[in-house]
Amino acid sequence: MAQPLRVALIGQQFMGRAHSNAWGQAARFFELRRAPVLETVAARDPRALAAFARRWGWARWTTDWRTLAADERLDLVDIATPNHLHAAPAIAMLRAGKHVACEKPLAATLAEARTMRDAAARAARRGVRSFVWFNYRRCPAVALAWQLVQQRRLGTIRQVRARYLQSWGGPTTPLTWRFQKALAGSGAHGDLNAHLVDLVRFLTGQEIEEIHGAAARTFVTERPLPGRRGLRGASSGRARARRGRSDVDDCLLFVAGLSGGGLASFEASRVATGHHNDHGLELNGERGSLRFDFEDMNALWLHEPAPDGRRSEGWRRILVTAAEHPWLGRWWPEGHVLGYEHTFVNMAADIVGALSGRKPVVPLPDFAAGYETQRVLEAALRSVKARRAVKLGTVR
Ligand code: NAI
Ligand code: SOE
Repeated sequence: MAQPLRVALIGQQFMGRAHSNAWGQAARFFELRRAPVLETVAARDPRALAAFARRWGWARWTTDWRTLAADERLDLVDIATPNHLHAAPAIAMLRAGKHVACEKPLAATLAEARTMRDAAARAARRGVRSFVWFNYRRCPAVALAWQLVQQRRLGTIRQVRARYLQSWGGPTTPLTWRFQKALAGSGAHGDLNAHLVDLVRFLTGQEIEEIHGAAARTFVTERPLPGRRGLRGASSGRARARRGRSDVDDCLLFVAGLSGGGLASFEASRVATGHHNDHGLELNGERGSLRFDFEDMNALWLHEPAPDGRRSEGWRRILVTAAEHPWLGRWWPEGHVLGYEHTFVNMAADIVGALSGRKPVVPLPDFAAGYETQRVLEAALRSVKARRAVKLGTVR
């Protein structure tokens, strides 16, 4: 019988559902030495929580996440709340000796991220682990790309192009926490460039040393307030939208220098009309190139020298669904493609594995890695503000 790993979750909406599914599925598909037990879910809305707990299999629910720290049953606390609400629960749970898995970006601000990194480093001395849900590392095609770079199939990496383009941020989208700097830290940048920066660091194994230049735009400065707050009876009797100020970037682009000497470009947008979740990277090395597009997430494109030279050289599409590919052997027969939710299940399984002494399929990001990504995000914001290059060495 596998030992239990007793989990609590904070947050019950988008990521709350993705993570509940992941903890619930991991032991069904993976041979784990510890079996996740869905103990408690915490969030704000008591009306929605009971039904959520029932639906996803959580034994208990609470509207006060602080009670989780004193709950001796719990081994791991999973944080899926807005960005400004990562630091306080993460630090409290680490202090209480619970492993913590926190959503990205690590925090809303660099200062918070630093305190989280330091708390995780102290906890690590007592055997307590930290993880950040950079789940795209766990797309099998991305993990295969990592393996190929590790085998030096590309040679020295000269250029990286990374983009994360969405289009849901138009003027009718309500002013949720995602559009408020005090709650989110930044807009498309912290939300989407966070994934890109993590993936570029992960795939290349290099650090970003300098932001050569960055620029941002906020196209929509006023938005309707969410829910009932957004409606009020106008004198004519017709409901009229109440509005509030959006103070984050809608798009932010930057160019950076890599420690291996190459260049990387980053593009994050919520207003890229026609792009829904267009998340992609291309790596160009002196010998070969790799390309990944999330909207075709079961494929990896590879360009390598052909045995007969340029006569048969060209891009090759690898369908990453063979049993030999990362995690695939645990899922379905070959050729049966995976989706978004599998990245979270793969990550939950790797976290549980790591907590029982197993090496993860590819490295798991911890708070130290999350902090390094946050430094890059902060450096790009400083570059936008100062309209000049920013060296990472000056951002701590
Ligand atoms: P959401 O707005 O859908 O859900 C936020 C949840 O936090 C809600 O359940 C809300 O009740 C809860 N919450 C807010 N304040 C609270 C409080 N004081 N106490 C307890 N619960 C509270 O947000 P979403 O999209 O789930 O995002 C959450 C986090 O996940 C963010 O950090 C976001 O950046 C990240 N995220 C990561 C994704 C990924 O691909 N890894 C995808 C989407 C979001
Ligand atoms: C919204 O832009 C969002 O849900 C991000 O918060 C996630 O991190 C990204 O993976 C998908 O889009």
